[in-house]
Amino acid sequence: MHIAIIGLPNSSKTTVFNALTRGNHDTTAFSSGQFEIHTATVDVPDSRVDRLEAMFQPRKTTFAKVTYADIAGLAKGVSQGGLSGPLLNTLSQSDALLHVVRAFEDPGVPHEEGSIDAVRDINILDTELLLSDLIIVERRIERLQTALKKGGDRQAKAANEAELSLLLRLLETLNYDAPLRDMELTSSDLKMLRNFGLLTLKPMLIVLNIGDGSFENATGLLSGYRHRHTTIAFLQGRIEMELAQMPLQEAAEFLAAYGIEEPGLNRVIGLSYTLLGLQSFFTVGEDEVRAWTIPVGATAVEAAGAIHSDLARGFIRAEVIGYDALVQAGNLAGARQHGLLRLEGKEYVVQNGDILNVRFNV
Ligand SMILES: Nc1nc2c(ncn2[C@@H]2O[C@H](COP(=O)(O)OP(=O)(O)OP(=O)(O)O)[C@@H](O)[C@H]2O)c(=O)[nH]1
Ligand SMILES: [Mg+2]
Repeated sequence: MHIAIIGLPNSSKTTVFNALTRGNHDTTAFSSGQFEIHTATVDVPDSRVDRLEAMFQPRKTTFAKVTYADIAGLAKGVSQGGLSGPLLNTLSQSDALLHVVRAFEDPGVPHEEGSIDAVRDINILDTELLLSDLIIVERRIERLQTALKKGGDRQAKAANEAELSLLLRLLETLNYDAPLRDMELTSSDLKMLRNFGLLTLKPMLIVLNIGDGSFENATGLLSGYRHRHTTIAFLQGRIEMELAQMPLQEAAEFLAAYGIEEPGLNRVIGLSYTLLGLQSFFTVGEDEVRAWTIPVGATAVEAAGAIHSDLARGFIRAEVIGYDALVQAGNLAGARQHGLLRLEGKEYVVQNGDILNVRFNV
């Protein structure tokens, strides 16, 4: 899972990045305005994996991974003439965009617009993303129209016409000021658009940094912001960053003192999974306990393929037990004794937290 962190200059992107990755990159009260990208890959915290590790005492434990890219501020007007190649590349290669929005007051941290207004800020950046898409779509439409005028063979013509009619639908949406992720698109539409770098098509996680403010006061802030494939989260940015940088013991005391139930990074990662329609399954044993990421609805043979293509190719059956059932049984031997392990075929739809043992033959 690859998530790009975007936001206006000085909106606390790096602070949130540090909170999510336990990083310690510099955060400054004045935006440098330089284009640089930090990336970090971190384990997806999962208490189920901790529990399985305790149960199996494996030589190795591997968590699922998420990569965050902290991108320098996208200032108003950045998309004029199209986003720069490297920037567009980084953004379009990500599975989702995480938009950090400033909602904290702090006279020590100047705001370009002179005031704190989360809705206005979101609109500024949404407009830039939309303009970037608009340029791409318009250019492509022009190209297709020129190609169609030239003629060519029947098959190529039909393909171009199909693409053109899809792009005209996108154009209409963008002209309504709506992000492309609001559209009802089929998987073949999406396939056609995959390499275009369309940014408003990406799932969007909006993280509102409320500073030291209260969650109760913040929840109403974005009640009017409704789009598909969009999730809104609230984070106390600086507190979470400090928390993420502490040794574990100290962090636990800090959490208790502030009455925080769950660190923000766990919550944000959890929301990213939901937003992207992802879930985890596990493989266990003395060698390794490991979490794997698959789309919700994936079948046993697809899960096997996430581990290795050989396992999918030579798939015979999967031995399956749900996480809760295994914990209840205490261990695998106990589960087996009680007949809790099921044998499932290729088409079995894997459930979140399933423990899989794939039998295969190649
Ligand atoms: N009061 C307060 N200040 C914060 C909070 N989070 C971040 N800041 C401050 O906001 C300023 C900007 O934070 P950064 O994380 O550097 O912002 P950025 O979006 O990465 O900035 P650029 O990359 O330069 O565009 C810094 O001075 C931070 O200390 C917060 O929760 N409360
Ligand atoms: Mg920064």
